[in-house]
Amino acid sequence: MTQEKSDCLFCRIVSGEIPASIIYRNDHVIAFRDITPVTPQHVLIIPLKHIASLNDLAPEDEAIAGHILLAAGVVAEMIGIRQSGYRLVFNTGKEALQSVFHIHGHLIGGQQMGWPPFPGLSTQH
Ligand code: DGP
Repeated sequence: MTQEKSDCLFCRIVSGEIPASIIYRNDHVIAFRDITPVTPQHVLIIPLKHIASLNDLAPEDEAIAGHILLAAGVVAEMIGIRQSGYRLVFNTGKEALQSVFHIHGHLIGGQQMGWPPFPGLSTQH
């Protein structure tokens, strides 16, 4: 199921209008490399359906939410970080610095990370 929004950057990647390094696709999600990686491995997992943020997930989107999580482990295996470890981050809203309003999980890994994940304040990507 695809419900596209013409002015959404990630919908345009879903449709192929804007190129991206897509590494995984199924009937529900696609995964592609982030254009500005913050770790050696940085892939975005997005639903084909336009949903602006986690705040906009509706009860009928339950399966889509599950498909995003299921894809994380599959993609992590594909890019070689399933065993070493990774994070799946959903920036949501202003203080989290969400900049693209189409749900995307940042699958990041390939290096040792710290915790907590906010040692410094950044206002830009
Ligand atoms: P966020 O701040 O959580 O909304 O993250 C948006 C991410 O999207 C950010 O890490 C950069 C990435 N991004 C923005 N534009 C493009 C694009 O045209 N192509 C790709 N592959 N990634 C993009």
